[in-house]
Amino acid sequence: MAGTMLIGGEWVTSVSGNTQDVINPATAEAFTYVPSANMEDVDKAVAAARMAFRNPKWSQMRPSHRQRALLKLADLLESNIDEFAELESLDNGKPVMMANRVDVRSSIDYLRYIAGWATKMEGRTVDVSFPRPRDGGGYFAYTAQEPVGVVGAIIPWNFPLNMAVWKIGPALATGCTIVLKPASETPLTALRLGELILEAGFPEGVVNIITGSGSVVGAAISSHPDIDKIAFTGSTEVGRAVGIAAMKNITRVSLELGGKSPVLVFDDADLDAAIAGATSAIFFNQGQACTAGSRLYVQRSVFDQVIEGVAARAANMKIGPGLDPTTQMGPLVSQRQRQSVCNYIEKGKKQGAAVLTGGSCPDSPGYFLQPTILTGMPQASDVVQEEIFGPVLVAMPFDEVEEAVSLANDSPYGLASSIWSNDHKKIHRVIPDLQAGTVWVNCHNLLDPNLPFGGNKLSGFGREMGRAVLDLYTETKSVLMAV
Ligand code: TAP
Repeated sequence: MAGTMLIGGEWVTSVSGNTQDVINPATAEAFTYVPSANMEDVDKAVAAARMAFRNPKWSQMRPSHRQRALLKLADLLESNIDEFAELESLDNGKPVMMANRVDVRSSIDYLRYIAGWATKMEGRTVDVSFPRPRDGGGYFAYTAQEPVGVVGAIIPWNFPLNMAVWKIGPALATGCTIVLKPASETPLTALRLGELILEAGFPEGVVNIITGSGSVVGAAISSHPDIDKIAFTGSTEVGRAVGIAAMKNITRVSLELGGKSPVLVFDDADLDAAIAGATSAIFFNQGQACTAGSRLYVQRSVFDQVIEGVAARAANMKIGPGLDPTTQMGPLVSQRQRQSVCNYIEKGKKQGAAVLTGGSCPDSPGYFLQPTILTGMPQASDVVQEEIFGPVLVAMPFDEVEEAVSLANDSPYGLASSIWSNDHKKIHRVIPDLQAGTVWVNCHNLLDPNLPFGGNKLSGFGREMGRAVLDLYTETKSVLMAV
């Protein structure tokens, strides 16, 4: 299948015949290639999705059959866990053990969860206040949830399979059809998932997976007049452009964007747990997680103890190729990403940061980078305010609860946050004041299929997962009948 993508149930090359290389981040070498699509390919994919949306094979498919097909897809993925984990590791650089335990298994769980919703969609009967007609009749009003239609989905490279499943799953459960564009760095698991989708029995054109650059394919999807809903996950900068393009056609849009999530450690916390939690909050997935706990605020009396504990753990992490099963931290996804993270480290130093651990930028062919902790910089500095999206933690002390909350909220982002404390009064005082879509208490980075997930402020809007995701993929029809 090398060099092909999925349109209308067929594996096809791009219309232009152009391709783009896929690079192994551990070696910096190209190991395969995929089509580099253009607007013509996007038009074909959208037309295939529109035809599939109208096709009775899909539009009349019973909800229980949609559910069964999604469950079959989950089973097929489960039978191929090792292959998917290796592919994800090769493509993205992440440790294969993590890809196996987190990326692939949570994708299977999510498919099983969302499959259940296919048979649980419902509307409501609604009381209306019109006067009853004299002849004794009345009015009957109800709502129905209908699929929005053709979904255009654009996803990033940090959790490629998870992100594909987060878009494809609810689209299929609700009866939509979809055109999905994976990130250029990591197209492989989405394409392989496409093969399983056909094997699971979804009709041709229901799912289309199209590869190519964001500036061409992503932009064509965002501005396509025959797409009914755009689901985007990625950077705030691109998300803004996608939202503006979608709005020109008044296309529904949901945006899951960046983050700069604070981790608040109070002096009454279980400090061993907080140290372990703060370390994995930032260094999980090489720091390339939108929810990464990238700002660590620690109460002053325990500040030194906590940051030294985190630094000791960080310095001991085993860095290596993702495919080595003993690796704890793989390479970053690309040379561009490593350079961007290194630029931030240098900028941080210039703006007054001291390096507690890491801090140097190696020149290795693979895109490896040591975990880095910076201290002593002002709250207004770029490394505290901007999303770095790499293994860089900024750590700062605070004195009072109010100060911790105000520092946590002093960010343009509002995706997630965590509180580490054993004082329940304090915890409940802080939770409502934190400007974040998710608040974790004594844990971080835990996502559950049944718990809505999404951001506030520059982290975007719309909630994926849980029942909330159904609102993104359905439209309410109101019916009023005179009877
Ligand atoms: P982006 O550069 O924003 O890329 C995301 C996707 O958008 C890619 O598929 C990209 O295609 C495409 N794209 C690029 N330019 C485009 C354009 N002009 N129009 C339409 N699409 C375009 O982000 P990234 O570097 O891949 O991912 C990292 C970012 O994603 C971080 O900021 C991170 O916080 C965020 N993220 C957020 C979440 C949630 S849930 N909030 C989850 C994961 C990641 P190409 O790959 O071809 O450039």
